[in-house]
Amino acid sequence: MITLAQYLQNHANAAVASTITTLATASISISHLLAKGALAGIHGDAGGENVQGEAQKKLDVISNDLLLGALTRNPNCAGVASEELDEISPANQDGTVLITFDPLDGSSNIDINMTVGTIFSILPYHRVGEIATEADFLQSGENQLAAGYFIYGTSTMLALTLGNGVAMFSFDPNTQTYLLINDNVRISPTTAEYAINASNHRYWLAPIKQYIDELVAGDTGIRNKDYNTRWVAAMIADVHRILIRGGVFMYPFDTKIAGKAGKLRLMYEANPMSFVIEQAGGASTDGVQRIMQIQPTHIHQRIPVVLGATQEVEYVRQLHAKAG
Ligand code: AFP
Repeated sequence: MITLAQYLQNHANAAVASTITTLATASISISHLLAKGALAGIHGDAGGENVQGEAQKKLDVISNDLLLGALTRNPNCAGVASEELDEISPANQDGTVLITFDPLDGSSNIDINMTVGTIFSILPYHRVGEIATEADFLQSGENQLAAGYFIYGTSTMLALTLGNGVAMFSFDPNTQTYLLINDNVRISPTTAEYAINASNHRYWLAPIKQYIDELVAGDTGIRNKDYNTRWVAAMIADVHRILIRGGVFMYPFDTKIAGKAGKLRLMYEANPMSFVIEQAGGASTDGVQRIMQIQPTHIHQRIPVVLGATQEVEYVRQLHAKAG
Protein backbone atom coordinates (compact mmCIF):
# COMPACT_ATOMS: atom_id res chain seq x y z
CA MET A 1 0.00 0.00 0.00
CA ILE A 2 1.06 3.59 -0.60
CA THR A 3 2.06 5.52 2.52
CA LEU A 4 1.34 9.22 3.04
CA ALA A 5 5.08 9.88 2.75
CA GLN A 6 5.22 8.16 -0.67
CA TYR A 7 2.08 9.96 -1.84
CA LEU A 8 3.49 13.35 -0.82
CA GLN A 9 6.80 12.62 -2.51
CA ASN A 10 4.96 12.12 -5.80
CA HIS A 11 2.32 14.85 -5.53
CA ALA A 12 3.46 17.78 -3.37
CA ASN A 13 6.33 20.25 -3.38
CA ALA A 14 8.86 19.95 -0.55
CA ALA A 15 7.41 22.70 1.68
CA VAL A 16 3.83 21.42 1.44
CA ALA A 17 4.94 17.80 1.90
CA SER A 18 6.95 18.70 4.99
CA THR A 19 4.05 20.72 6.46
CA ILE A 20 1.57 17.89 5.94
CA THR A 21 4.04 15.45 7.49
CA THR A 22 4.26 17.71 10.57
CA LEU A 23 0.46 17.93 10.75
CA ALA A 24 0.17 14.14 10.39
CA THR A 25 2.66 13.52 13.22
CA ALA A 26 0.72 15.85 15.51
CA SER A 27 -2.56 14.18 14.51
CA ILE A 28 -1.17 10.80 15.60
CA SER A 29 -0.43 12.24 19.07
CA ILE A 30 -3.96 13.69 19.26
CA SER A 31 -5.42 10.37 18.13
CA HIS A 32 -3.49 8.52 20.87
CA LEU A 33 -4.79 10.93 23.52
CA LEU A 34 -8.35 10.49 22.27
CA ALA A 35 -7.98 6.71 22.35
CA LYS A 36 -6.96 6.89 26.05
CA GLY A 37 -9.90 9.25 26.68
CA ALA A 38 -10.76 9.83 30.34
CA LEU A 39 -7.65 7.85 31.34
CA ALA A 40 -5.46 10.53 29.75
CA GLY A 41 -7.28 13.25 31.72
CA ILE A 42 -8.39 14.98 28.53
CA HIS A 43 -12.11 15.21 29.26
CA GLY A 44 -13.82 18.30 30.62
CA ASP A 45 -13.36 22.04 30.30
CA ALA A 46 -10.00 23.79 30.36
CA GLY A 47 -11.61 26.68 32.24
CA GLY A 48 -11.12 29.41 29.63
CA GLU A 49 -12.83 30.77 26.53
CA ASN A 50 -11.39 31.06 23.03
CA VAL A 51 -11.55 34.19 20.88
CA GLN A 52 -14.97 33.03 19.63
CA GLY A 53 -16.31 33.21 23.20
CA GLU A 54 -16.68 29.42 23.33
CA ALA A 55 -15.69 27.35 26.37
CA GLN A 56 -12.41 25.56 25.66
CA LYS A 57 -12.16 21.85 26.31
CA LYS A 58 -8.92 20.47 27.71
CA LEU A 59 -8.24 18.69 24.45
CA ASP A 60 -8.87 21.90 22.44
CA VAL A 61 -5.97 23.45 24.32
CA ILE A 62 -3.71 20.36 24.19
CA SER A 63 -4.31 19.86 20.44
CA ASN A 64 -3.75 23.53 19.74
CA ASP A 65 -0.44 23.51 21.65
CA LEU A 66 0.71 20.32 19.92
CA LEU A 67 0.01 21.66 16.43
CA LEU A 68 1.31 25.13 17.14
CA GLY A 69 4.56 23.84 18.64
CA ALA A 70 5.19 21.36 15.83
CA LEU A 71 4.35 23.74 12.99
CA THR A 72 6.33 26.71 14.29
CA ARG A 73 9.39 24.44 14.57
CA ASN A 74 9.03 23.49 10.89
CA PRO A 75 11.35 25.79 8.87
CA ASN A 76 8.87 25.89 5.96
CA CYS A 77 6.20 27.49 8.12
CA ALA A 78 6.12 31.31 8.05
CA GLY A 79 3.13 31.60 10.37
CA VAL A 80 0.16 29.87 11.95
CA ALA A 81 -3.42 30.98 12.67
CA SER A 82 -5.55 28.86 14.97
CA GLU A 83 -9.25 29.02 15.71
CA GLU A 84 -8.30 28.90 19.38
CA LEU A 85 -5.91 31.87 19.42
CA ASP A 86 -6.75 35.59 19.23
CA GLU A 87 -3.66 36.48 17.23
CA ILE A 88 -1.67 34.79 14.49
CA SER A 89 1.66 33.26 15.48
CA PRO A 90 4.54 34.31 13.22
CA ALA A 91 7.07 31.51 12.77
CA ASN A 92 10.09 31.33 10.44
CA GLN A 93 10.48 34.35 8.20
CA ASP A 94 12.21 32.26 5.54
CA GLY A 95 9.24 29.89 5.42
CA THR A 96 7.09 29.76 2.29
CA VAL A 97 3.74 28.60 3.66
CA LEU A 98 1.12 29.77 6.16
CA ILE A 99 -1.10 27.30 7.99
CA THR A 100 -4.57 27.83 9.46
CA PHE A 101 -6.21 25.14 11.57
CA ASP A 102 -9.10 24.20 13.79
CA PRO A 103 -7.22 21.93 16.21
CA LEU A 104 -10.29 20.04 17.40
CA ASP A 105 -13.48 20.54 15.44
CA GLY A 106 -16.62 19.31 17.21
CA SER A 107 -15.03 19.55 20.63
CA SER A 108 -18.39 19.22 22.39
CA ASN A 109 -18.22 15.60 21.18
CA ILE A 110 -15.04 14.74 23.14
CA ASP A 111 -16.69 14.03 26.48
CA ILE A 112 -19.37 11.83 24.88
CA ASN A 113 -16.84 9.68 22.98
CA MET A 114 -18.00 10.81 19.55
CA THR A 115 -16.18 11.83 16.40
CA VAL A 116 -13.96 14.94 16.33
CA GLY A 117 -11.17 16.05 14.03
CA THR A 118 -8.45 18.51 13.01
CA ILE A 119 -9.04 20.73 9.95
CA PHE A 120 -6.15 22.48 8.17
CA SER A 121 -5.44 24.78 5.26
CA ILE A 122 -2.05 25.66 3.72
CA LEU A 123 -1.62 29.03 1.99
CA PRO A 124 1.37 30.49 0.16
CA TYR A 125 3.49 33.06 1.98
CA HIS A 126 4.27 36.03 -0.26
CA ARG A 127 6.71 38.05 1.85
CA VAL A 128 9.48 35.52 2.42
CA GLY A 129 12.25 37.08 4.52
CA GLU A 130 9.85 39.24 6.55
CA ILE A 131 7.82 38.47 9.67
CA ALA A 132 4.28 37.31 8.88
CA THR A 133 1.32 39.42 10.01
CA GLU A 134 -2.44 38.81 10.04
CA ALA A 135 -2.77 40.57 6.67
CA ASP A 136 -0.67 37.82 5.05
CA PHE A 137 -3.34 35.27 5.99
CA LEU A 138 -6.24 37.18 4.45
CA GLN A 139 -6.19 35.30 1.15
CA SER A 140 -9.23 33.83 -0.56
CA GLY A 141 -9.71 30.06 -0.46
CA GLU A 142 -8.73 29.87 -4.13
CA ASN A 143 -5.13 30.47 -3.02
CA GLN A 144 -4.98 27.32 -0.89
CA LEU A 145 -2.08 25.01 -1.79
CA ALA A 146 -3.52 22.13 0.20
CA ALA A 147 -6.29 21.46 2.70
CA GLY A 148 -7.87 18.59 4.51
CA TYR A 149 -8.76 17.05 7.81
CA PHE A 150 -7.76 14.30 10.21
CA ILE A 151 -10.88 12.62 11.55
CA TYR A 152 -10.71 10.76 14.86
CA GLY A 153 -13.64 8.35 14.62
CA THR A 154 -13.86 4.60 15.00
CA SER A 155 -10.60 4.78 13.09
CA THR A 156 -8.35 7.75 12.33
CA MET A 157 -8.37 8.97 8.74
CA LEU A 158 -6.99 11.78 6.62
CA ALA A 159 -8.77 13.42 3.68
CA LEU A 160 -6.34 15.53 1.67
CA THR A 161 -6.45 17.73 -1.38
CA LEU A 162 -3.42 19.24 -3.08
CA GLY A 163 -5.67 20.81 -5.72
CA ASN A 164 -5.81 17.77 -7.92
CA GLY A 165 -8.64 15.63 -6.51
CA VAL A 166 -9.09 14.24 -3.01
CA ALA A 167 -7.14 11.34 -1.51
CA MET A 168 -8.28 9.42 1.56
CA PHE A 169 -5.85 7.74 3.96
CA SER A 170 -6.45 5.45 6.92
CA PHE A 171 -4.14 5.40 9.94
CA ASP A 172 -2.58 1.99 10.53
CA PRO A 173 -1.93 1.55 14.29
CA ASN A 174 0.53 -1.30 13.59
CA THR A 175 2.93 0.74 11.46
CA GLN A 176 1.86 4.15 12.86
CA THR A 177 1.52 5.45 9.30
CA TYR A 178 -1.27 6.79 7.11
CA LEU A 179 -2.00 4.45 4.17
CA LEU A 180 -3.79 5.48 0.97
CA ILE A 181 -7.21 3.83 0.60
CA ASN A 182 -8.78 5.96 -2.16
CA ASP A 183 -6.88 8.30 -4.48
CA ASN A 184 -9.96 9.78 -6.17
CA VAL A 185 -12.85 10.46 -3.81
CA ARG A 186 -15.98 11.63 -5.68
CA ILE A 187 -19.30 13.09 -4.48
CA SER A 188 -22.55 12.35 -6.32
CA PRO A 189 -24.28 15.50 -7.69
CA THR A 190 -27.59 14.24 -6.26
CA THR A 191 -28.56 13.06 -2.80
CA ALA A 192 -31.43 12.21 -0.48
CA GLU A 193 -29.56 13.08 2.71
CA TYR A 194 -29.09 16.48 4.38
CA ALA A 195 -27.42 17.81 7.51
CA ILE A 196 -28.59 20.91 9.41
CA ASN A 197 -29.27 21.86 13.03
CA ALA A 198 -33.06 22.06 12.64
CA SER A 199 -33.52 23.57 16.11
CA ASN A 200 -32.47 26.88 14.53
CA HIS A 201 -35.43 26.80 12.07
CA ARG A 202 -37.09 29.91 13.49
CA TYR A 203 -33.85 31.92 13.09
CA TRP A 204 -33.23 31.06 9.43
CA LEU A 205 -33.91 33.37 6.50
CA ALA A 206 -36.81 32.56 4.13
CA PRO A 207 -34.84 30.64 1.42
CA ILE A 208 -33.38 28.11 3.89
CA LYS A 209 -36.74 27.75 5.67
CA GLN A 210 -38.37 27.04 2.32
CA TYR A 211 -35.63 24.57 1.29
CA ILE A 212 -35.79 22.56 4.51
CA ASP A 213 -39.61 22.60 4.53
CA GLU A 214 -39.53 21.15 1.00
CA LEU A 215 -37.11 18.39 2.07
CA VAL A 216 -39.18 17.57 5.15
CA ALA A 217 -42.33 17.33 2.98
CA GLY A 218 -40.54 14.52 1.12
CA ASP A 219 -42.55 12.70 -1.53
CA THR A 220 -45.70 14.64 -0.60
CA GLY A 221 -44.06 17.95 -1.57
CA ILE A 222 -42.51 19.75 -4.54
CA ARG A 223 -39.28 17.68 -4.40
CA ASN A 224 -41.33 14.49 -4.77
CA LYS A 225 -38.72 12.42 -2.95
CA ASP A 226 -38.06 11.35 0.65
CA TYR A 227 -35.01 12.87 2.35
CA ASN A 228 -33.16 11.70 5.45
CA THR A 229 -31.49 13.91 8.12
CA ARG A 230 -28.10 13.33 9.75
CA TRP A 231 -26.37 15.74 12.17
CA VAL A 232 -23.24 14.89 14.16
CA ALA A 233 -22.62 18.45 15.52
CA ALA A 234 -19.07 18.20 14.18
CA MET A 235 -18.70 19.61 10.67
CA ILE A 236 -15.78 17.27 10.14
CA ALA A 237 -17.97 14.19 10.59
CA ASP A 238 -20.80 15.55 8.47
CA VAL A 239 -18.37 16.46 5.67
CA HIS A 240 -16.68 13.07 5.95
CA ARG A 241 -20.05 11.32 5.56
CA ILE A 242 -20.71 13.42 2.44
CA LEU A 243 -17.34 12.37 0.96
CA ILE A 244 -18.16 8.72 1.64
CA ARG A 245 -21.84 8.50 0.65
CA GLY A 246 -22.96 11.94 -0.53
CA GLY A 247 -25.29 14.55 0.93
CA VAL A 248 -25.63 18.26 1.58
CA PHE A 249 -24.47 20.08 4.73
CA MET A 250 -25.68 23.50 5.88
CA TYR A 251 -24.87 25.93 8.64
CA PRO A 252 -26.80 28.88 7.23
CA PHE A 253 -27.07 32.51 8.23
CA ASP A 254 -29.36 32.85 11.23
CA THR A 255 -30.71 35.74 13.28
CA LYS A 256 -30.04 34.12 16.67
CA ILE A 257 -27.19 36.50 17.42
CA ALA A 258 -27.47 39.89 15.75
CA GLY A 259 -24.71 40.45 13.24
CA LYS A 260 -23.58 36.83 13.29
CA ALA A 261 -23.13 35.64 9.73
CA GLY A 262 -23.39 31.94 10.56
CA LYS A 263 -21.47 29.85 13.06
CA LEU A 264 -18.60 28.46 11.04
CA ARG A 265 -15.23 30.08 10.57
CA LEU A 266 -14.15 30.99 7.02
CA MET A 267 -10.43 30.38 7.43
CA TYR A 268 -10.42 27.32 9.72
CA GLU A 269 -13.52 25.42 8.58
CA ALA A 270 -15.30 26.78 5.52
CA ASN A 271 -12.34 27.36 3.18
CA PRO A 272 -10.50 24.07 3.78
CA MET A 273 -13.73 22.04 3.64
CA SER A 274 -14.84 23.90 0.49
CA PHE A 275 -11.53 23.04 -1.18
CA VAL A 276 -11.94 19.36 -0.28
CA ILE A 277 -15.60 19.25 -1.35
CA GLU A 278 -14.98 21.03 -4.68
CA GLN A 279 -12.00 18.81 -5.46
CA ALA A 280 -14.26 15.79 -4.92
CA GLY A 281 -16.76 17.17 -7.47
CA GLY A 282 -19.12 18.88 -5.00
CA ALA A 283 -19.97 22.56 -4.54
CA SER A 284 -19.71 25.01 -1.65
CA THR A 285 -21.37 28.42 -1.21
CA ASP A 286 -22.50 30.78 1.52
CA GLY A 287 -25.97 30.29 0.03
CA VAL A 288 -25.27 32.76 -2.79
CA GLN A 289 -21.57 33.02 -3.56
CA ARG A 290 -18.81 30.43 -3.97
CA ILE A 291 -17.02 30.42 -0.60
CA MET A 292 -13.51 30.03 -2.06
CA GLN A 293 -13.89 33.37 -3.89
CA ILE A 294 -14.66 35.36 -0.77
CA GLN A 295 -11.96 37.80 0.29
CA PRO A 296 -11.48 37.41 4.07
CA THR A 297 -11.48 40.60 6.12
CA HIS A 298 -10.55 39.02 9.45
CA ILE A 299 -8.89 35.74 10.46
CA HIS A 300 -11.79 34.82 12.74
CA GLN A 301 -14.52 35.79 10.26
CA ARG A 302 -17.67 33.64 10.32
CA ILE A 303 -19.66 32.63 7.27
CA PRO A 304 -22.83 30.74 6.31
CA VAL A 305 -22.07 27.40 4.61
CA VAL A 306 -24.00 25.23 2.15
CA LEU A 307 -21.87 22.42 0.70
CA GLY A 308 -22.00 18.97 -0.85
CA ALA A 309 -24.05 17.56 -3.75
CA THR A 310 -23.90 20.11 -6.60
CA GLN A 311 -27.60 19.89 -7.55
CA GLU A 312 -28.75 20.64 -4.01
CA VAL A 313 -26.23 23.47 -3.48
CA GLU A 314 -27.35 25.01 -6.79
CA TYR A 315 -31.03 24.63 -5.83
CA VAL A 316 -30.35 26.53 -2.57
CA ARG A 317 -28.50 29.24 -4.52
CA GLN A 318 -31.52 29.64 -6.82
CA LEU A 319 -33.87 29.98 -3.83
CA HIS A 320 -31.65 32.78 -2.49
CA ALA A 321 -31.52 34.43 -5.93
CA LYS A 322 -35.33 34.34 -6.24
CA ALA A 323 -35.67 35.86 -2.76
CA GLY A 324 -33.37 38.70 -3.89
P1 AFP B 1 -17.32 23.02 18.43
O1 AFP B 1 -15.99 22.60 17.86
O2 AFP B 1 -17.21 24.27 19.24
O3 AFP B 1 -18.01 21.91 19.14
O4 AFP B 1 -18.26 23.46 17.21
C1 AFP B 1 -18.41 22.61 16.13
C2 AFP B 1 -19.04 23.35 15.01
O5 AFP B 1 -18.37 24.54 14.75
C3 AFP B 1 -19.15 22.52 13.73
O6 AFP B 1 -18.17 21.57 13.62
C4 AFP B 1 -20.54 21.93 13.79
O7 AFP B 1 -21.09 21.67 12.53
C5 AFP B 1 -21.31 22.97 14.53
O8 AFP B 1 -20.38 23.67 15.36
C6 AFP B 1 -22.38 22.39 15.40
O9 AFP B 1 -23.18 23.40 15.87
P2 AFP B 1 -24.49 23.17 16.75
O10 AFP B 1 -24.04 23.32 18.16
O11 AFP B 1 -25.44 24.24 16.31
O12 AFP B 1 -25.03 21.80 16.49
